Formats: sequence, C-alpha cells, structure tokens
Amino acid sequence: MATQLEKWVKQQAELLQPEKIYWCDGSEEEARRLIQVGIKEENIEGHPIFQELNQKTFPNCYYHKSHHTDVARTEHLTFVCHPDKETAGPNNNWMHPDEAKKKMAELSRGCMKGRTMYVLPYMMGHPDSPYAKACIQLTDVSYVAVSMRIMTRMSKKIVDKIGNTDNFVKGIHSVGDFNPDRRYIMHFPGENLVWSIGSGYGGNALLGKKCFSLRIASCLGLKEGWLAEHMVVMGIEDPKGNVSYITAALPSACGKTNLAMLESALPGYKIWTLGDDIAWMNIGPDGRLWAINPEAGFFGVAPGTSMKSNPNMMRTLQANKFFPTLYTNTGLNTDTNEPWWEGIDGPVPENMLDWQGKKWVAGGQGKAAHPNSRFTTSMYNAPTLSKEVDNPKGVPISAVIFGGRRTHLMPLVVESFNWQHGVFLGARMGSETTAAAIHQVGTLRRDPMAMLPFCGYNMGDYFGHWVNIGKKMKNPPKIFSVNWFRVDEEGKFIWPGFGDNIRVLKWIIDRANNNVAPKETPIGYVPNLKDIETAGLNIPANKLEKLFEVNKQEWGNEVADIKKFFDQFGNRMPKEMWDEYNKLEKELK
Ligand code: GTP
Ligand code: SPV
Ligand code: MN
Repeated sequence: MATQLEKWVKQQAELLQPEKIYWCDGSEEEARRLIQVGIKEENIEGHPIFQELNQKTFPNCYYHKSHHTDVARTEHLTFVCHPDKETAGPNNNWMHPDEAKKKMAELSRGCMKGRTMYVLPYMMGHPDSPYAKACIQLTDVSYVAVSMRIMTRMSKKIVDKIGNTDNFVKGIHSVGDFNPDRRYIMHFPGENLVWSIGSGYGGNALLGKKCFSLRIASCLGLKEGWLAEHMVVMGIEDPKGNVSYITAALPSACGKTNLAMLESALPGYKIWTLGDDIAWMNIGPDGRLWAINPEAGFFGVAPGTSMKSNPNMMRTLQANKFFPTLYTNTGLNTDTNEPWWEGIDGPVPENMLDWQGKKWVAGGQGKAAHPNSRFTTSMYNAPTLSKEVDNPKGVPISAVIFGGRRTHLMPLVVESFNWQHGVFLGARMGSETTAAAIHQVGTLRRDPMAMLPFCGYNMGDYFGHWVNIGKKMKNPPKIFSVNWFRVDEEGKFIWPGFGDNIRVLKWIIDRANNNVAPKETPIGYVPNLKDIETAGLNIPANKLEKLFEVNKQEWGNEVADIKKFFDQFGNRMPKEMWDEYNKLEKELK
C-alpha cells in the first residue's frame, strides 16, 4: 500500500511529467554523484549547472551561474494565498488559493518533461527537537538538491519519520523555462504548501528557507504561540567564560552573517554561532524565550567577505569538512580556476570572467561578482560553531536586537523602555534597500523586524502577536535597536563595524545583566559614553557622540513616515503600537 507521501509525490508527477523520479537519501556519496550529473548538464543559457573549481586551493568547491534574470528574490512575484485578502495584509501580494492553484497547475503542466524530479526529504530544526518540522521538496534542478543538502538536515530517515501520515510540509519547485513572466512563488499557509516556478535562485527555490521557515512558519507561530523570525542566533562569551545568547534581526544584506561569526575586537570576548538568518523562538517552562536555528547551513553574501571583514567566514569556506561548498554568480579567475569577488583579499586577478561568463576588465563598467552573489556552506564548517547548536531545546535569549541600514538619524544602539516599547522599535524600523531582492537599491523603506518580505500574514496582527508573546513571558529578553551604517559629512561610515560591533554587544549584555546604567532620550535609552569600551578604537570623541545623537527636528520627518506606514494596517494595528507612537510624538515636541 502506498503511503500518503508516496501518493502525493505520484500525484505531482502526473502533473509535472518528469522523465525520472529520484528519492534523495541526503548522503555525501549521493551529493558527489549529483554534482557529477550537474557538471554534464547545461542550463537554458548554455552554462553548466556545476563547474569544478581548483581542487588544490578550493577542495570540494563548485561554481554555479544562474540565469541572468534570476539573481535575487523577486518580491513582486511572491504571493501569500490565504482565503481572504485581509489576512494576507497590505504587506503581501495576495491571490485566492483556488485561483493560485489553477494558475500554478497551468504553468506547471509537463514542466519537468525530459528531466529528473528529485524528491528531497529534510528536517527544519534538529530531528530530536520538539520544534523541528519534517518536510518534502520536489525539484528538477541538481543545484537545488545539493544546496538543500547543505542548508537543511536532509536524510532518508525523514521518510520513515513521516510514515503514513500527511504530517509534512510540502514544496513543489521547477525552474520551468526561467521566463520572468511565468515566475511565481506561491504560499498556501492553509495546507503547509509552497509552490514555486521559474526561478532557481536561493530564496525562491530553496523552499525550506524563507518560504517555509518564515512565511508559512510565521502563520504557524501565530496559531501556536511562537515566533518565526529573520534573525541571527548567537552566544557572546565574556572574559569570565559566561555565555549570553541573543537574537538579531537585520534586513537582507545588512549584516546578519557578519554579526553571527564576528571576530571580537575586544580581548577576552568570544562569539559562538548558532544561526545567521532564521530563528524559531518558543516560550520555555522557565518563562524565558528560547531560540533554535531551523537551518543547517549559510547562504551568505560573497562581496565584501574577506579576512579583514569576516575572517571566521573565510575559515569556514576553507574548512571543507562537510561536502560541498558552492559559489553562485561570483567572478571566476580563469588563470587559477578560483572564485573571486569585490572586497576579497589579495590582488585583482588579471584574467577573469564576470558572473555572466563574459570577459571582465578591471576598471571597466560592471562588477565581476554580482552584488548578490553568494556562497553556500554547512554551518558545521564554522570554527565559531556553538556547542549548543544541536541542543533540541535551543538556547535561552537574554536580548533581542533589531537593526537597519540607516545612513542618517538612527543611533548606533538604543535600548527600549520595556517589551511593548521594544516591539514598537521593531515595528517602526526602516532600512535602505539592498541587492538581495530585485528593486531599486538604496531607498528607504519601512521593514519592521526585517520581516516585511517574509511575514506570511497581516503585519498588524504580527505586531499584536509580538505584544502578546511579551505578556506571556515571566522573564522576557530586553529589546534593542542597532545601526552600524550612519555616515559622516563625507558619506563615510562613522562606525568601523564588523569585529568592533562586539563593543555594542558588550553594552547590550551589560544592560541585560543590569551591570551599567543607561541614559534616557525621547526614543529610548542610549549608553553613557564611558560604558562603551573604546580602547583601540580610532574615532574622535565628537564623531562618537554623533553616533548617539537624537535630533528632534530630523525625527519629526521620521515620525510622519512611521505614521503613514502604520496607517495602512487600519484596525488591524494593535492599540499598543499607537500608544507607543503617540508617546514618541509627544516626547519629540
Ligand atoms: P542576507 O543573507 O541577505 O540575509 O544578509 P545578511 O544580513 O546576512 O548580511 P551580511 O552579513 O551578508 O552583510 C551584507 C553586507 O553588509 C556586506 O556587504 C557586508 O560587508 C556589509 N556589512 C556587514 N556588517 C557590517 C558592518 O558592521 N558595517 C558595515 N559598514 N557594513 C557591514
Ligand atoms: C535574504 O535575502 O534575506 C537571504 C537570501 O538570506 S535568500 O535565501 O534569497 O532569502
Ligand atoms: Mn536573509
């Protein structure tokens, strides 16, 4: 007798019409085989799916070029399909589930003809964790199958775990013909289903990541009383050996991966990495907030990554303990057969192909690596990996950080007055847009909790959920906001960032443990300058002060923009957020 899972796979195969169906077991031997398959395959633009890199200097590393229109998330083609539009909210594109299903069936009929359909069984979260979820993704791309092996816990054991139940998260993925007019990423929270066609790019194609672990999981969290967030999970060890755990939300390409494994500029302090992109947080029996990282790998931005900015990521990429590491849309040094990107250490290679495979000339027009080019590598390669990473319970959180990319206005760090005010700090967050999604780069948009593209339901209800979670906790974490990106009159970053961010984390931990007193401002608490460790820091005092400046006049415009954003949510916006808004407006007068 076929299981429900087998029946579901068969049913999809009837629609997608693959030539072959292959059930993955998640083994290393299998990944090696799939790479060899990909080396012999070509995509629609004639690029091989995988290219072997220099195995002496980059052992177990492979190169992938995506379709040139398919290099970032496409938010305008991403839909959340609740039965009613209100539930999706103004923060999501919406389509009725029946209409969306019909559309996807039309686009998908026969889309896998002549191709192999890979069936990927995987877990989001450690299999022993009560918070983990069993999932199945179908895909017609070897690159996606291998990427999922790195990013999730893929194993044939998951098939046994699912048994003859319907208790699994479903993902259907095909690159179709890559036509951007026939590209959709559809979410069906009512049936734990993601259906994606026309894109092979990370967040559009690795369906366990943003699609399930944030958009669908945020809906589960609302129903079941937990939080699915776009957050780093990390431990900070002080010189006495005490480790405090924190989570931090920063929008795409705003510094999560760098923060998650920073090399401390302060002697005696050490960082332990648990996750660089997604946190699932539950209230523990002790009344604290506990976090797990549902993922098992890093899908990180390559440009800017170097021994200077993020030495621990460079070490992770060189470790190669877990097979394989992938480089997508970087430049390629044709003399050495090594990947290259803007900002990497060493001289600029003489002979290089750019991310589209064209000859690249230094000082010419475009960049060699696409600004959103990425590496995919197992977190088990990281020298900073926390020993708690596989703890099924997760880690208890002492502080939650919200951040954004703001060249003006926003101080380096602000502490909220209390939980509700902290939720407001997150809700009013803005950030200048980056290359992680297809849109104009560098314009300010509101991006509450770094979740604007990822919250799978009405954000008004989401803020209410955050307020409620706070009410249920006996020992809630303190909430902070940070901004590494403020610039001076010449447009240069004032704060050195990266390893020096430990100085801010130290203050945050000192505050979480009530070791130092803060200074009150209309927007929240900021540090007394004496409490920021500045030894070894090369910033003149007046610039340092500028980092904490709260200019009431400039804040006037900000408040007007926040109001406009909040207004969109109508009566879905919780009263608590307007209370905080009104208090801020009054304080600024
Ligand atoms: P996603 O994977 O898209 O979610 O991005 P992320 O939030 O993990 O961002 P990541 O750490 O990859 O950083 C993205 C960009 O921000 C890179 O170009 C970094 O060089 C830059 N960046 C990260 N941290 C800092 C910092 O502290 N200061 C400055 N000035 N830039 C930073
Ligand atoms: C992001 O854009 O926030 C990422 C990359 O982490 S993606 O997987 O495409 O979402
Ligand atoms: Mn991300």
